[in-house]
Amino acid sequence: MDRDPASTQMHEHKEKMKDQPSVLLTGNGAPIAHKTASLTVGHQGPLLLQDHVFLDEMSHFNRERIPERVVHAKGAGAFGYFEVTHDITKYTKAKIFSKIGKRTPIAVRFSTVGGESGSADTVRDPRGFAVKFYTEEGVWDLVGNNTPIFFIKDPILFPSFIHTQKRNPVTHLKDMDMFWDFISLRPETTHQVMILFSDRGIPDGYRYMNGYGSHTFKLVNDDNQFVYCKFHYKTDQGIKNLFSEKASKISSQDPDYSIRDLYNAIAKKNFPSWTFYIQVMTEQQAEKFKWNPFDLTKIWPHKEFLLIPVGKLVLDKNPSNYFADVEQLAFNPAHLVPGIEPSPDKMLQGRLFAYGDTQRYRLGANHLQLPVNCPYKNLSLMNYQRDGFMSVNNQKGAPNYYPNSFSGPEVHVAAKPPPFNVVGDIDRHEPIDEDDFGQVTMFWQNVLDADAKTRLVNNIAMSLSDASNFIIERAIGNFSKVDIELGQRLIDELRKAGKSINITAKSARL
Ligand code: HDE
Repeated sequence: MDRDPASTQMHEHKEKMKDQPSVLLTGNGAPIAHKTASLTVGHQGPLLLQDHVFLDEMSHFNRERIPERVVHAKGAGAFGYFEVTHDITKYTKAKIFSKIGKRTPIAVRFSTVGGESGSADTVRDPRGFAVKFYTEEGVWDLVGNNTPIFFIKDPILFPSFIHTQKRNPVTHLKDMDMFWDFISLRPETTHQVMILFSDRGIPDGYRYMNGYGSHTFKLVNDDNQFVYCKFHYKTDQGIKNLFSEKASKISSQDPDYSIRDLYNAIAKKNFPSWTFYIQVMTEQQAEKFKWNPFDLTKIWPHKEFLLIPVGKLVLDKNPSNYFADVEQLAFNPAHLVPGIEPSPDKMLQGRLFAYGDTQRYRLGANHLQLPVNCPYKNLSLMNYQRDGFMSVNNQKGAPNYYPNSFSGPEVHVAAKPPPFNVVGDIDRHEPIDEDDFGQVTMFWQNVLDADAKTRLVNNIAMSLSDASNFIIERAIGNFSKVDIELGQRLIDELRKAGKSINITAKSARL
């Protein structure tokens, strides 16, 4: 049987190197004469400190690992391009959208969220879908997920939320009490939890899922007028999901299922693509919108805010080295370009800080000089940042202070975004009356068919049954507020699993 491209990579390398044998060198580039024995006194040892070949090898090996991403640690990446198919210049001056047919290089990283770098791909978890656009005006990162919404709406809750998805600090095990305790105490999580436990909770690899910028952003045009906007990227391969049983079977047989699938598809020139859309909302529409337009636990209904086609994302190149191209990929929602601005969405605002901060810890102060993160620009004269660990492009003889009289880089006034007005009491504002269930009810009643509803109930019940009874009952309270039928079906299912539930969906709803 033919082996797939992912299994034959070493052969490919051998073929490439056929006519150009390479010489083995130390880190400082000196040839090595012997590679299979360390320098010892006699046959039995001991080793000598002067074995600089051994010391060079071992000390680098000791430093091979960098901190894995605190979330989204397991992932797959690829490269390709974004092509404009429709004109949206009336909404944005961003040069990436300036002309139909224009292509911009991209890097994409897909990921699971909660597991470590070695965890299985086919778990029930949201998927990251982060896109780096190397535009002529700098790098634009759209760091999205495969869901249009998220669990929480205030960034201060994120570390706690993530702790509940990770391991219990004593047992080092995933802990269903931690998970469901937090979820049931914060009803705004219900919408995303329903999507997570629905069929879309386990995509069949990364090619068969949609992506969403999720947050509300602002698009600014040449006249400095703005609209609010959401980004959607819909898979051209069609949606394909795995049911729980098959997914867990794959988890044990091939924990790297999604990485393998993506690599092989691209290597066989079966290039995956996504159609890129926006939704737009004017300032006036935002004022009248039924929900808070900046609330990340809500969608903007497509009937009211149509999907406007913009272009295509195509992935046609595998990484040439995983660590260099994917592990070192550093996304940051604060990487914006003129014409694309943040909205007041609190979650987005929190992320504007978090990502640069984590990259400086994970990769260092000069991570933007790494080739995969570096803007496609002449870096010899860019700004007034200098020095720090691993500074490669240190901007030569240009002045390192501003203002200056010595031809340092100058500001570009046209990049100025329109001013905006904000008033309000400074306080720690909890959400008020934000209707955490209305859109979830629509999802349960109008989006899911009968079989999908049954799978959703079973998936939730199976996970919830591992939590303590008082937590189960609180969670049922939230699901009953979505729909009495959902609450009752969960109670029935949990009783079947041997749980003694002492509430009815009706009483839980109160
Ligand atoms: Fe992230 N998130 N996140 N996130 N996120 C990270 O950044 C964070 C959120 C997403 O392939 C981290 O580089 C905060 C929403 C993706 O490299 C970290 C908040 C969405 C990736 C971080 C959120 C995402 C990350 C970990 C709440 C979808 C992987 C390592 C305010 C719209 C990117 C890193 C990649 C990664 C913080 C919420 C998507 C810690 C504080 C909402 C796809 O900085």
